[in-house]
Amino acid sequence: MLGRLKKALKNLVNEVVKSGTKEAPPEVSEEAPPEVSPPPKEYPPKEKKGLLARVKEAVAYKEIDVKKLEPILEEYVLLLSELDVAYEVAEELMEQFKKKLAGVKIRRGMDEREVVEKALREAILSLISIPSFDLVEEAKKARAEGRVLKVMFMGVNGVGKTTTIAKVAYMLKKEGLTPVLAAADTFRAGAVEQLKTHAQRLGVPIITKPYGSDPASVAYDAIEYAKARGFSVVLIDTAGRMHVDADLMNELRKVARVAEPDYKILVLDALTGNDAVEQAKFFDEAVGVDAVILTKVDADAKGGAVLSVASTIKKPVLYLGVGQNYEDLIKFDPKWFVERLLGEEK
Ligand SMILES: Nc1nc2c(ncn2[C@@H]2O[C@H](COP(=O)(O)OP(=O)(O)OP(=O)(O)O)[C@@H](O)[C@H]2O)c(=O)[nH]1
Ligand SMILES: [Mg+2]
Repeated sequence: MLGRLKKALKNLVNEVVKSGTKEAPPEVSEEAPPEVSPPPKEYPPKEKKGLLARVKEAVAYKEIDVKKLEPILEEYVLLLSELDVAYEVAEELMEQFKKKLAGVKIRRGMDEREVVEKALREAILSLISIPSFDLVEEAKKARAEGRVLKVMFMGVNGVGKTTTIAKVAYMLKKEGLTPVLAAADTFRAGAVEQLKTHAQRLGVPIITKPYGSDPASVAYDAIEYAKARGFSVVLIDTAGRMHVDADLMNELRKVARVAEPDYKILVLDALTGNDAVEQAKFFDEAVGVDAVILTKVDADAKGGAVLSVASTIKKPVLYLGVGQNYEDLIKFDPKWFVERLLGEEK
């Protein structure tokens, strides 16, 4: 999981540490009266310093030479884009990294790697921190207000919509919430049975209609069922569709119009790499996307898709799918993600 991206970022830190520092130029000037002050304890050092302190500082610090780093950063734009980081994201990341490194002073004895890593951490965070929400909290809030929380899942064929719905239902149930499934994929053979099997295993109700039925009516019935019986959440499964298929996109718009979901969640497959970003743009324009769940992250050795999706489409990534079992859904937290990328192997 994320293996190659982790490795690349580690190498980047190594290269920056190896070749990116220079001795800080001595800041000697005439006007300041000499004074003896203890070596700076604080980082960054205080503004006002005497002559001796400044000479001391020049000896005591190294600076990051951003100019020298430019070729390395350029090389990593290409390297990262080979790992499914969208080119513009890779460029932006290196730009942010450079900004965070510029002017940083490294005290002798200080761990250079830590300083560089911190800059990279902050650069990544600045790209992927997007205001998000918690589905469980939203469901609890809706329940407290006597509403049914309606969530529609959509995406291209085979990305993992149905599996993800089962995982979300499992999670909600564990939190004491009561989900109902709406089998609004009345299009693909076997889709209804697939969701039904999950519903039975999870012990949650499911609303189905024969194949070829209007998916919007399935969603509608599920919502009515939930309202009538006091269930708290409706999870609407929809048929996989290519964004270029105008009829199916119209159908999806109709489901959204009829069901009026609180959240339209786009499911994206990490293995599709850069295409995931394209899919997100299309679905957002055609139907509107409130949030994303990225699946198959467990099988994604490159790792760049998570970074790209989180930073390009400006929609929060709520969860990562990391396997085929019900528990294999991780809440996406930018800080956790950066820790996974740059932290020590656990
Ligand atoms: N490894 C892994 N496999 C996953 C994950 N999520 C889904 N899958 C697998 O991906 C395949 C497709 O999953 P579905 O849930 O049927 O996908 P879908 O989007 O509903 O597919 P359609 O309804 O045909 O469009 C199944 O074999 C799932 O087990 C994940 O996070 N990790
Ligand atoms: Mg499906």
